[in-house]
Amino acid sequence: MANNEVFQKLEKMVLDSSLPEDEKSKILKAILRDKDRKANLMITGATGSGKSSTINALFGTEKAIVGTGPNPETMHIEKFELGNLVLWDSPGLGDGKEKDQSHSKGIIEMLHKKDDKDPNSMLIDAVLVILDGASRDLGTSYELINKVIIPNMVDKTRIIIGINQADQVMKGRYWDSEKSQPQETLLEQLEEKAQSVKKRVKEATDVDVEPVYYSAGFKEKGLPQEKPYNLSKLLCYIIESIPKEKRLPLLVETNKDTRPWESNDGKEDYGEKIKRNVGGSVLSSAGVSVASGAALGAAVGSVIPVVGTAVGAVVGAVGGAIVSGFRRITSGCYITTATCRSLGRGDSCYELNAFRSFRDNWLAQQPDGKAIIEEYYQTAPGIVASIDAKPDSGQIYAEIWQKYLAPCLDEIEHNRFADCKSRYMDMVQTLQREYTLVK
Ligand SMILES: Nc1nc2c(ncn2[C@@H]2O[C@H](COP(=O)(O)OP(=O)(O)OP(=O)(O)O)[C@@H](O)[C@H]2O)c(=O)[nH]1
Ligand SMILES: [Mg+2]
Repeated sequence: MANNEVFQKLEKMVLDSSLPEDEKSKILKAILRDKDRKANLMITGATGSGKSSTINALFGTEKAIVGTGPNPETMHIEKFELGNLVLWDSPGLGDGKEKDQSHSKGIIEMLHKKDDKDPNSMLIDAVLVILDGASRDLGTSYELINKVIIPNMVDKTRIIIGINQADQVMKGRYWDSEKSQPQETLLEQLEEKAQSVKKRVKEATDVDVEPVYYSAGFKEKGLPQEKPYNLSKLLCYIIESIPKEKRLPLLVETNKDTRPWESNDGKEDYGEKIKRNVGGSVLSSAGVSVASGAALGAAVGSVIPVVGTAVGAVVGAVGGAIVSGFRRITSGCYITTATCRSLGRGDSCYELNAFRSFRDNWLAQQPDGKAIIEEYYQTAPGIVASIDAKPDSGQIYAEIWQKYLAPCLDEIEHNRFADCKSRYMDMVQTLQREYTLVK
């Protein structure tokens, strides 16, 4: 399921919900706003600690390497762009003095970078430091956390420490590989390890961290990744560490398989917690009462596997049921422009351009195309003016979008231009009847 489809499904569920109309449109606006935000996550840790494996487990594997860091210092930092999520995979310490120096410099530089779009905030939203739980010597990791990362973070709550390879902490003993879970003895070891990391960080920096032990899952070439452990707990901590408005965009990029999210320590229902957290963040930015949280939570839960996957339980496959093509369509015309604007989109959004291109490159070439366009320019401005004058215009536009424009865009994207044309004409006629003709 493409991520834009996840957004579409979310919006549809909000629209179909029993929420009051004004709340629906506020929520839709907030979702639209969030859809354009980018979350930047830095992932660092010693060679072989499991950075790549963790990225694959959290976000799925069909991801492309887009490039490396922008400056000589950050050249060794790999940048992955996954839709709304930007991952910075940065080597940690322990590769020799010279490399350590250059890696530290690179990380520090990234931590001081400002967000291009918003000079008041930092580029990196959170840093995930991965420790190899099986390693006896975590000295270089403490150096990295206590001397390089924490001192250079503006907001020191935005660090997450993951203790990976939980299965290997006792050399594979006391690990139930069937269930992908530690047995009692190993669990005690893991707890102890987490406490000791917490203590070492507190002593050196006075910062409180809650390290998460987990397993990204061993991967042999050509075979699927072993089932991870505590991955949804790790994600929960990541979500809580990033700014509210970036939580939904990050969540949408998570692994669409249910399997990686199934095995957890059971201390909390992390899927539920993430759902409430992200749902609540969207609502608070929408300025909507918390009472609507349940409806939005249900919507989020039904399209994003991690949150639909309660501890040990799998929610059925969602993929097939998903309506295709989230992109809000629009026709590059009055009605679409007005709808786009009302839903909080700019005037030059993707959807408008898609519709403009449909009009100019396909519709105009049809035998009756020019006449239709001509007539449209006669009627559309009146329709828009009369909708704009209504007190519930926001709701009307949301309905127009849902009923006509979104399906139209889907048709354009699937080259079903003729279908789009008849739907569009139907829309214009209906709206004209409804809003401009004297009854
Ligand atoms: N048993 C076990 N092995 C793991 C786990 N996570 C990663 N590994 C293995 O550890 C090795 C290193 O993992 P990577 O994900 O490549 O580590 P990395 O941090 O990206 O390494 P570099 O990119 O070389 O710095 C691989 O063979 C992984 O399969 C885990 O949770 N359990
Ligand atoms: Mg790697």
